[in-house]
Amino acid sequence: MVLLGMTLAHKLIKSHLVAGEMKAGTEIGLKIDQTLTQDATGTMAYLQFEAMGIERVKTELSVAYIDHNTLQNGFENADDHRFIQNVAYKRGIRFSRPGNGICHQVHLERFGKPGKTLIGSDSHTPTGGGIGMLAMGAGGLDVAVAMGGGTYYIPMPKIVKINLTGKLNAWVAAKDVILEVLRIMTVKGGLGKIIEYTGEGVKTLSVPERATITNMGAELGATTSVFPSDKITREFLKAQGREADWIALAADEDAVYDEEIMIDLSSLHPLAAMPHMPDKVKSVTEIGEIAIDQVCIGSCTNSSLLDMMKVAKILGGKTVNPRVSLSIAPGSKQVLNMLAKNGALADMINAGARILESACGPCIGMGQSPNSGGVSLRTFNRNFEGRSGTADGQVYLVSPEVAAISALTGVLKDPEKLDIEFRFDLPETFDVNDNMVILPAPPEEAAKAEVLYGPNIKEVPTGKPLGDSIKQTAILKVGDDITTDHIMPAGAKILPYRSNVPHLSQFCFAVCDPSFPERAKQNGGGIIIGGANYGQGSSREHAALVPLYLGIKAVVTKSFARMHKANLINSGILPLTFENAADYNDIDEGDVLEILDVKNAIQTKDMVVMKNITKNKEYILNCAFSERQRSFLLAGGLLNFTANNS
Ligand code: MIC
Ligand code: SF4
Repeated sequence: MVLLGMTLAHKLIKSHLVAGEMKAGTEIGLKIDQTLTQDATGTMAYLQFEAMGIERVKTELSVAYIDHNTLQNGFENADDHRFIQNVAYKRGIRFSRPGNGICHQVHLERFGKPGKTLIGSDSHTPTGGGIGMLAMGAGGLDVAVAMGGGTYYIPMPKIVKINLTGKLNAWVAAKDVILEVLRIMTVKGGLGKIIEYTGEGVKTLSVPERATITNMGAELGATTSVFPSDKITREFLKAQGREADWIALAADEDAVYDEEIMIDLSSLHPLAAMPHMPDKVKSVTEIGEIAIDQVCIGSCTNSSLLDMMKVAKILGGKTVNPRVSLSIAPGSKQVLNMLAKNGALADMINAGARILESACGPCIGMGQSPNSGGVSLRTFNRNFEGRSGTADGQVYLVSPEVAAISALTGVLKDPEKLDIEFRFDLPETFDVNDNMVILPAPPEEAAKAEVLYGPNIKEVPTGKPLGDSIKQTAILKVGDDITTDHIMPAGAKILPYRSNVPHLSQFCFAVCDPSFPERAKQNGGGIIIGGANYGQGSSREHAALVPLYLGIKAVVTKSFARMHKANLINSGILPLTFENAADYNDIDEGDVLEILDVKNAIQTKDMVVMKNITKNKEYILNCAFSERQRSFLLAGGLLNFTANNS
């Protein structure tokens, strides 16, 4: 028998496989070594963890970061932070204080280890793939289960090889590589896949550059992305004082992949994703020198020391264009501190940049919303409609190089023509100081430690066991690529209510149809009809918990994004897909729909019939779930299932 070589992704999966077979599309269970949470999803995850009654986390390492809800214009966020800090201290979790930086940047610098599995209650957790981790985004409840030592389930992905050749030209960036991948694959292209980078070109990319690429693999809808762990990874970890964490990892020479894409790095030019989707990619020269109003530099995609040094080099000795507001948020305390010490921060400040704290900030609409109709260039990963906080804001996603030169000129500018020499080698030692990470209490002390809940923390909604049939109105019909930012928007005004689902529910689908929450309440719930890739984007389980609270029983679409589908199942909402996609066109908002004999179908079948009573038609819907998923759906969600079985 000829044994075929293995991909790196297969090796990482195989070494953590605890359930299922590595057959694409079937459900597999993985042992999880590390978890991370951030504050916007963390409160809910820790409420769920507390409800499980587990004394102490069972992972090798769990870290709670505070980086999203850092604007404190009321008691809510500060209360949530205190709650998370208390739980972390009591339950064996490290706590990264506000100011220490964005979870993915800090985790890469200080905690990630090649060869380990990581799940995080944030969709950009795949950033860890930049150092050879199998790192995935997940709903808060799945992270809570993993913290308790439970298995994490995903559909076994197909593995895509992206073969990189050549070397990037000056002022062309890692951001342009991932924008090129998005141009080729689109925001649906990564669904059910792991993207594995190989080839000679890999050796020309530093760890921060690799991490930019794996970070934004989330926008492909991919399960995760991964780079080999090589000499460059070792040097990065050594400079972080963590050489002992390094192991060598790579695919076998003769590894077999499901798909292959070639990218010649030397052929790339600066790119931009145009409003309002990360895959609406064109070259900067093609878009032309459009006037801009704002530039924001930072986010978990582009806030490393390397990115910041390039920006400082471009800004040094110049002044930001009078029409432009430039803000910069270095990704971590380590980065900010090093910029302060080497003088680069002074170059930014002198040029007129508005320096923001090391946090998500404008990326999640926490301030810096552009002016009405304003054009904003951002080094971030998402430009979904309304996400910036300005409904008609026009957000373009670009590299730090494009952002910085454009901030000076006031128009979208191609940096390739820059007449500046730039070379920055990553330092041999980073400024390591983990004084903003609080260690958990030793077990004897933990028992006595108190957990304080603020008044904004309300109960987690739970579903009801599935009835025999569902008769409900098609309460909302939406198109393709609906994001979780459409379903459950974020931003400074709404995010403080992440632990208060009743309040949050007023904003559900506000971007598509502000009357949705009221109509859902009046109707006693309903069924949502969606197009392809429904629920793409974030891991936020609020996009399932809030519809659950509003009485939504089923979501029927052409296809679902992975994390949102898992969150719906965990909440006990049925995610069903049309067997015949054209049936989508048949249904109008307001039609009365009946899913017949649904309990029996979920228990025993792969198909169920939905009757359109208004139009007197029938549609076949797909309900092929794993045994585990069927149990959750029948019980009305994972929490009910666990309560019934404990
Ligand atoms: C995002 O970038 O959309 C977020 C905010 O980081 C989310 C998590 C959340 O909604 O809290 C994500 O990417 O998962
Ligand atoms: Fe934070 Fe933006 Fe990254 Fe989400 S995408 S983790 S909001 S920086």
